[in-house]
Amino acid sequence: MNTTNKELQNWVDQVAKLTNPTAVHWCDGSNQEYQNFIAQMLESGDLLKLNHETFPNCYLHRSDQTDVARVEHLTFICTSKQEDAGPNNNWMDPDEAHSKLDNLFKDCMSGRTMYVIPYCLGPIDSVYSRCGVEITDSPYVVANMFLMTRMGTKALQRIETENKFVKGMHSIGDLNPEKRFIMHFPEELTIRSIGSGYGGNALLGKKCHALRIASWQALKEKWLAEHMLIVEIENPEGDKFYIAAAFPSACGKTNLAMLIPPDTYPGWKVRTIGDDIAWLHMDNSGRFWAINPEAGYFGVVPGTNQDTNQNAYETLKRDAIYTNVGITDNNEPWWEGKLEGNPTKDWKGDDYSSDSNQDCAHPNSRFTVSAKNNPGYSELADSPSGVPICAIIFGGRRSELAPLVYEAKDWNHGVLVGASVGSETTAAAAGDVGIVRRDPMAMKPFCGYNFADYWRHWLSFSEQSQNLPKIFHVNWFRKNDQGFLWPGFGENLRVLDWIIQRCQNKIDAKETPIGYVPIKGDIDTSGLDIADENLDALFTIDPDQWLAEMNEIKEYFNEFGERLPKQLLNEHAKVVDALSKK
Ligand code: OXD
Ligand code: MN
Repeated sequence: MNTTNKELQNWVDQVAKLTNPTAVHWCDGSNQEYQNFIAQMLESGDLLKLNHETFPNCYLHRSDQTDVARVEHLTFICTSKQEDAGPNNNWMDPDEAHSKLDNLFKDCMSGRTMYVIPYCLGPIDSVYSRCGVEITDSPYVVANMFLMTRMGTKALQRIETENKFVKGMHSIGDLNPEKRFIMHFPEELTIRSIGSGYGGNALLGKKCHALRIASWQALKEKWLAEHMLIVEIENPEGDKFYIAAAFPSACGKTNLAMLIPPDTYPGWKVRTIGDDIAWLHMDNSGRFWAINPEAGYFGVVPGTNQDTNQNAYETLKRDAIYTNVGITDNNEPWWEGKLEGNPTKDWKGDDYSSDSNQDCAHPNSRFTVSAKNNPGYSELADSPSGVPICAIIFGGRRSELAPLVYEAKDWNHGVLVGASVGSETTAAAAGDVGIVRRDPMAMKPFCGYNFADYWRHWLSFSEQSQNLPKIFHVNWFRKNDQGFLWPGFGENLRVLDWIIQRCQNKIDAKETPIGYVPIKGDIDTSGLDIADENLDALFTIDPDQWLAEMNEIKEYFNEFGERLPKQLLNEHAKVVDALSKK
């Protein structure tokens, strides 16, 4: 017996019987164990050692070339009723899904070791945390889970006391894309994933549990599991503010969470609580408190450097596992946007020369590191009670239309703003890049149930509290024919500063049909080289373009039929009405 929890022991035994591994290893989560995994993967060629003088304890993993991103078309929500999964998810009948997976999992671990990873999402002693156990045959997955979660003995102890855990079963199978499935059974709190070793498909604690299954748990238990970073901002007076922000994958959440204040903001400090996922719970006074369920970052590498984000760069310079970057002549990792080094091999391991017009690193190449590597790590990331959220921000990648920032008129209007998010697709998921698609609350790939029910759940909070965070929308990506209008990165603090002042009720704003925008001069642009007409262009709201957008949003909402909350349609009608009067 490896655990006193009979359900867990029985399940592990059953999985072993089905998958037929040579050995079963229960992970204890110790540093020694991590080092053993690294040594084993260096030996097998799964990892390559990088230059340890300049990048201490950093390794490179090259994935199968067909396995470099999340596969949304192969990701399913298997609820007994299809309507519960909603038009926003692929659905399969649970019995059919299980029997398909039983066939694929049969003997899939023969000749391999099966690893059992008990993990805790969130601080080990927080009532808001939830536990799971991932079974996998991939040492790469174990090493990544070690960096990304609180895993091993302590998590197992919590599971034994609590007697509740999400069951996650993963195998890389034969990495055949034809036999790749990421299946979720929310009613059974179970995940089964086969055929991929890519983080978002294979680190089951991340998207599969902390978002898809947790969003279902959150609906039942009246909290929210969101695709949001959590950042702490301290002003020169020492006041601290906590902001949660949802942006689609690869739209700068990690950068915003690790923001470096510009020189014109002396005395301001920015610290990171989380860069990808937030779990929000309401307290008795109606305030939202957020924890980050993760303990590490699985960030996009390209574009990161000392100038764009010093903290992110420092974070990934040691103890990191890189996936699908190139390497330089002195064996350092290399990616597009890195400021020094002479790249000689691309992400596939082929020879590379700087004048090639191919990418050296894969556009979705990643780094995995412990959050504690971040010079801006906030100790409150480990606080069992989480942090109080004053503002929620939604955003997308829109080269046109959306202004730099606007504020929703109230919570229900904010839910419409979140539900209407549209964004240009990125390399984080397989498929075309740069196409605008609706990505409500940045949760399109991650909501484990029908969006109509999810929006109703969001709306329900306005009846429960007078103390809710204010809701905003930002767009760092607006362009003219010369490129981006806003410099982004550290300068985004100027926008957060305005948001914080709005939360403190310190300044007024201008009312428009889509929400409140800053009064000219209220966004501090001192020291910024930005032409006045570009600043105006950043805030242009074109009523015709917006009416067309609202039309598209309505069409999208119509997909949800009768189940769509009427309140959301009311909010939509109010905006259309105001735009039509312009
Ligand atoms: C991620 C994603 O990896 O959103 O965080 O795809
Ligand atoms: Mn993400």
